[in-house]
Amino acid sequence: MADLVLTTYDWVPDMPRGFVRDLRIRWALEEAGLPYRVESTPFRAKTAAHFGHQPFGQVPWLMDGEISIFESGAILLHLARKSETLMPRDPAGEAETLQWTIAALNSIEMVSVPWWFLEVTGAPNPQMTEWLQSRLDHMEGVLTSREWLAAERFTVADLLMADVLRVERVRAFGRRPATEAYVARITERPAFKKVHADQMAHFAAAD
Ligand SMILES: N[C@@H](CCC(=O)N[C@@H](CS)C(=O)NCC(=O)O)C(=O)O
Repeated sequence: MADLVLTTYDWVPDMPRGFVRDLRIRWALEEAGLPYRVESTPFRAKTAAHFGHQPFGQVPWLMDGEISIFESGAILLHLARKSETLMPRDPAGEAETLQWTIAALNSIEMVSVPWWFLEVTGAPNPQMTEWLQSRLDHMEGVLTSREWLAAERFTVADLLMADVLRVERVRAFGRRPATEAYVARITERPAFKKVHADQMAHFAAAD
């Protein structure tokens, strides 16, 4: 099998540590038992090579032999094609996994990230809050009636949805016990704990 090389920043400030999106890729690699290594790209002085791999100057990106792939969702689905642990092979289970993986990005994170940005930059917006609340309330309805999002077992869709929802600030308003239990359950997984510690250690090593 070709080498899998994940690239993240060499260092980031304290606030995003534990949340930089290389974590969701490390997590999938660990769940799938795929060997990989992590390399660094400068955070402060972004190189032309960085933009060659990630046109927005962001992280992460993954090298799979000669293949270079960016966008955490695309990387997760690339890995899901290598491992049945991440996505079942039956067409119905695969379709469910795909739809919930995209929902995590395009129905939840698409709202939660701008909401969070307005909050932390001191420009909270009530309409944005209402929009996020509505998405979270619908997720609460879904999670009340099921343990997993797809295929009645853990898939990459749960990994990504839990990674999006584990940002505490995003869940800090409204009472959504099923969502709380879901995030707690998925982030209890040993693979999550390992990669969280790995990411913290990676950035701490550069302090
Ligand atoms: N849609 C991208 C977003 C990547 C992203 O937001 N990366 C952050 C770290 S988690 C980053 O590089 N931020 C620095 C920047 O935007 O310049 C993905 O999911 O891979």
